[in-house]
Amino acid sequence: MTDRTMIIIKPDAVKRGLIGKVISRFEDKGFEIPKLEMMRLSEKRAKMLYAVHASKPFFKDLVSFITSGPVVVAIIEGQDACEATRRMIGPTDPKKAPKGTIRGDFATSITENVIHAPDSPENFLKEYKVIFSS
Ligand code: FUP
Repeated sequence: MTDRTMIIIKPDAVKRGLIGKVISRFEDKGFEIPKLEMMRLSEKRAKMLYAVHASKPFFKDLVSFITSGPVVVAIIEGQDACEATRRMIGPTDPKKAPKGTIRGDFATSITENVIHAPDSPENFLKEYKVIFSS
């Protein structure tokens, strides 16, 4: 099934010059990228994006990290895009992320883990609104 999802290349990856490498993974896998934008997330949007984690001890650090520099947001379109993207990014903790996954290959810590992607099509729609609503 052709569907859409979104990736956010996080500030650590943008600072380290990894935008091209991350985008290439999706191009190489045959996905279309109908939208691509560099932006800085406001604290308000960051808190909405990570609302499910609001009560967690790492929430403050997470919001401060994701707003610490520019991010790159890309829409990924193609066969089972949402599920395939989650597989390609790998587990949250880079220590547990296998080689060949984006986090396994590039991420340095559980907070600075290079990339975000929604875990379901429903969450993609919610997150798209958070990022792109005026
Ligand atoms: P994921 O869906 O893999 O991005 O992971 P989660 O939604 O569980 O977590 C979102 C973000 O919270 C992670 F990318 C990094 C941060 N986080 C921590 O900093 N510490 C934790 O123990 C868990 C998550």
